[in-house]
Amino acid sequence: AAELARTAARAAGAQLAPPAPVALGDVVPAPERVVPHPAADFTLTADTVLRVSADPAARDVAALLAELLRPATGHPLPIADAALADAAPTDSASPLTLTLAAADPVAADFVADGLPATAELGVEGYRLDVTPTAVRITALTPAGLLHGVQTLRQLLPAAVESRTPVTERWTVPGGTIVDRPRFAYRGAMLDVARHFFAVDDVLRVVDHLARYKLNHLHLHLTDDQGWRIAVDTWPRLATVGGATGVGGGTGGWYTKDDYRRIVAYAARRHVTVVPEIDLPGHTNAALVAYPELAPGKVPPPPYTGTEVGFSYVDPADERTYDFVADVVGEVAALTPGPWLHIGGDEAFKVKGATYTGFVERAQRIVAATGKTVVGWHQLAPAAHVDGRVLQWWGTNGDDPDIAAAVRRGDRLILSPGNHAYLDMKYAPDTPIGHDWAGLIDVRRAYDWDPGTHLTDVPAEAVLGVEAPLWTESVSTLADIEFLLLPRLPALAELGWSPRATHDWAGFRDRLAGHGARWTAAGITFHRSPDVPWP
Ligand code: TNX
Repeated sequence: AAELARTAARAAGAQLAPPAPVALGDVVPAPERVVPHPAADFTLTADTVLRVSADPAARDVAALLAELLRPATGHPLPIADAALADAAPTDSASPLTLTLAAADPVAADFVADGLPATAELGVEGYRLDVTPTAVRITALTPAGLLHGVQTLRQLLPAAVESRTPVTERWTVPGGTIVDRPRFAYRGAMLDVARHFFAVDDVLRVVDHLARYKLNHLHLHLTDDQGWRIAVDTWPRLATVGGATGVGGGTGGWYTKDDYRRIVAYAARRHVTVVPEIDLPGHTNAALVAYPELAPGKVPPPPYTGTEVGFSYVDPADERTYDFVADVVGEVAALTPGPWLHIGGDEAFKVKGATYTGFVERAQRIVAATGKTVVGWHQLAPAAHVDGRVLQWWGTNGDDPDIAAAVRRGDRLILSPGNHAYLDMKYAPDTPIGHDWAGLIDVRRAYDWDPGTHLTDVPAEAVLGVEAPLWTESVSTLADIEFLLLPRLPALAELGWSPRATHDWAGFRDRLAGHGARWTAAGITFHRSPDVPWP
């Protein structure tokens, strides 16, 4: 009877108009290796079962896959233990299997086909095999399984993004993909200080990152216009410093539970949160809350404009270092990831040895929490500390100070202002955004190579890439998405895909299919004229 039902379901599916065909290589970011088998398509049906290794984190990836597929397909997609299902293989004729493999090269069952062996998938790689009777994702880690899930999602018809049931033939193109990232750090930054964004908006940004295999969310939590994270030892930072925003809005801040919710939601999608407490400049909101930190102890008025570089915590007062230690300590304790970003940009009024002295003390405070220092590249003149990462946001890759910092041991996250800044306008008539680093349409966002962008900096010093979204002119989730999409996928491809796959025409065509996906999911995006949307 089950077999009859399956045959009936397949026949019913077969009668529907075929969806716009998705080819196995139609994936953003481009996979490392793609081997299509044109006659081997798989069709997901009402009796498809998910099978997964017993590991709880792997099981959670299967749960996420089911959550992604159930709304549009309307199929139950129950989750079974892979080992048990193998023992009783009659429970599903066409399973989706997620296998957490051992790194043991002897166990590598795929070596024969000339593709990288399972043991070479690394901490984020995956292998996807699609045959008429099964889809199988294999990885060494749950993160790798999730990246495989994101690829599978893109190989289904665009209607899979619908949040309500759709009648569709859920076909996946046959063949094999073996894939792993070029750079370990792939991220985006959201400035929640200039404008505050509710937790749910941030979670939605996490979804966008995960979709394109980005693995870090940098939250710019503090700035002149608002302080957005609760600190128990200095409570007025949030209650007073958080009450403002650009343009005179009412601001807001995250309680510790709000922040934990963001961290947990991101962790489930294998995205690491990087909190930034911007020091010693960009601190007006903190000074409004605690004038004792201000130079001369003079309380400044709240600031709701968009100038930069005027504020700073008093580097000559010991209380300032208590403040730094308390804040950094509490934020570190809330943050499971290894990074703590201390800003350091545009502190125009703290110069020379005063600036480097402040930064070196702040760096020691961070190191004492066990976290690794990240800072904007203005940190370069301050002494290197173990593991330090500079986030470079320049517009001219010929930067001898950065090359020298790399020789002293710093590694880099690249956020070139004229390619990676998501707050730059697409074109002169873009209604929101800046243009100080130029106009950035999709082609410009895609048109650079993180491995060779900086003169005299070897690719090995590049930890990865990040697209920052500053929010002086951005006040809604729709604004965020309009600036993120379709440029975030360009940055994602630079961070993930091997350089050999880099090809504007190919990227443009693959990206074009995503417009229908975003529309089906209710996501706002910019219909850039660079992209041949169907
Ligand atoms: C520069 S880039 C800043 C931010 C502004 C941004 C606007 C950087 C580290 N600092 O304070 O929001 O320009 O594009």
